[in-house]
Amino acid sequence: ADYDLVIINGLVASAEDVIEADIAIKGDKIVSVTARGGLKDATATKTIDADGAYITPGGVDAHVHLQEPPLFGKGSSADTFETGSRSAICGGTTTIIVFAPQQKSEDTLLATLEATHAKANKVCYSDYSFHLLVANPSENALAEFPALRKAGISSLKIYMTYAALKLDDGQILDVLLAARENGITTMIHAENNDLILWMTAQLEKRKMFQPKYHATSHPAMAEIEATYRAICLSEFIDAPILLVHISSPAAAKHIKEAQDRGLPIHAETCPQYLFLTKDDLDKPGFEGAKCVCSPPPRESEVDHEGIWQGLENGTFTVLSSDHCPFLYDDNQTGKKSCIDEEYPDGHFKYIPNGCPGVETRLPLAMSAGRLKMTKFVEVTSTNAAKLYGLYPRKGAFVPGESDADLVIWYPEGKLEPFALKNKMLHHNVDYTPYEGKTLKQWPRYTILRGKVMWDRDDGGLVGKAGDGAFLHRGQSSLKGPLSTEPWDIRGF
Ligand code: DUC
Ligand code: ZN
Ligand code: ZN
Ligand code: ZN
Repeated sequence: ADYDLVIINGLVASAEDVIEADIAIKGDKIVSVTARGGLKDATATKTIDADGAYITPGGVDAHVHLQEPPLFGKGSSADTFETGSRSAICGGTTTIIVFAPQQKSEDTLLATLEATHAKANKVCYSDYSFHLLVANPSENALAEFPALRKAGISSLKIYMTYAALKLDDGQILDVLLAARENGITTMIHAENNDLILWMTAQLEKRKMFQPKYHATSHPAMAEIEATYRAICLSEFIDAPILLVHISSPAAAKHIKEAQDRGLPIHAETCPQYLFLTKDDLDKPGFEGAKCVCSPPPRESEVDHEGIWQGLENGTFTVLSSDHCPFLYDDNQTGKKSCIDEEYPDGHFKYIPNGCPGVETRLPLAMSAGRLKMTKFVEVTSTNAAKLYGLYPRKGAFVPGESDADLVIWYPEGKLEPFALKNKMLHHNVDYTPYEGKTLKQWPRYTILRGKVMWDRDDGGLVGKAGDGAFLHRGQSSLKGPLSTEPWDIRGF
């Protein structure tokens, strides 16, 4: 046969346009995208008729936590690389970039990288890479940045809060400078740590412990201040950053203003800041814990609207999940693992911060119908590929260059709207924050490097653990440092 797989009658959506086209695949790669009907004389081992449905590049989710020790409260990740990447594939995401967490007690990043490779090796359903999470930017750790680049890692994450992870501003400057020198993009979790601790103490004095007070303890002002501070530190070093999981439209304004001044400031938001509010933390009993994440879901629809606008106007480079999975009920004991004798009704500060969402990210965004298709593709796939050095292998349909990673959606009117249930999902978590939400779309097929991995109407998950591969990444192709000269103290 001429091709291994052809997909006909699709509406092929990229970040640039949507065209009626047929796609031909050979081995791992897309080999041609031709006007509809262009493949009618070709032979193929397998043909899929997309039936007029949208076809988008496989999702690239650049913010996924798997198999981490307790870093964000009482509880370890519920998903392994196997179960997390399985969940990704069933929701249309073909590439995940997962954190490789250095501990403060460790002086090396290369050992962290190696240990994380060992966890992911031969068990992933999706393709994958890692962001090094730098908790101890020691001289030794910084000296390893060139070796990280050689190992295919071009991004780091640092935190301005969390006792186990927080860097002070001097340490942040150290990381930014070394990252700039090595062509590395630094992701920053921006919340003011002292403001959070101070608010937590205020709440404790008043014996306010319920899950909903997590949101009170992490006010928007903590995010606004730290976001602006991170922008200042980035501008000072002339080093590109990505501000992760922005929830506050006022923080987004600082980012937009910096971008309008031409600075290499990139930003991310997540579905929880489009679909949840702080009222979701205020439920009977301990239920609200299911929506505890940091930053927390904000006040109201007005905030959602601000975040949607930030996606539409380009403030947000990417829409990632921040999939950070924890069990609600402990498997063994059936009890909430973050509840102990000291606070028998629970205390918000021990609830591990994070929501599962790697599988629901694309269906939620697609079902909302709010973004233009080209924008949907840009923020869920293409821009992540560009920022993290995977483009055009990922995030695009460039014949001869792009991997054959794609999602075929349902044709208009062919999927009855349905209520999401956690039991439909493929993660190892006992809840979804979106239980009962009406969805209008879901991936009908997910294809990874030419192989059908998810066939919703015929077999469901048909791919295998180990089908996913490690991706060696290059440098960002989005805006980098403004100057090509080395940073020099004599410039000040
Ligand atoms: N926020 C979360 O909700 N989970 C993981 C870490 C974080 O910053
Ligand atoms: Zn974070
Ligand atoms: Zn809303
Ligand atoms: Zn995170």
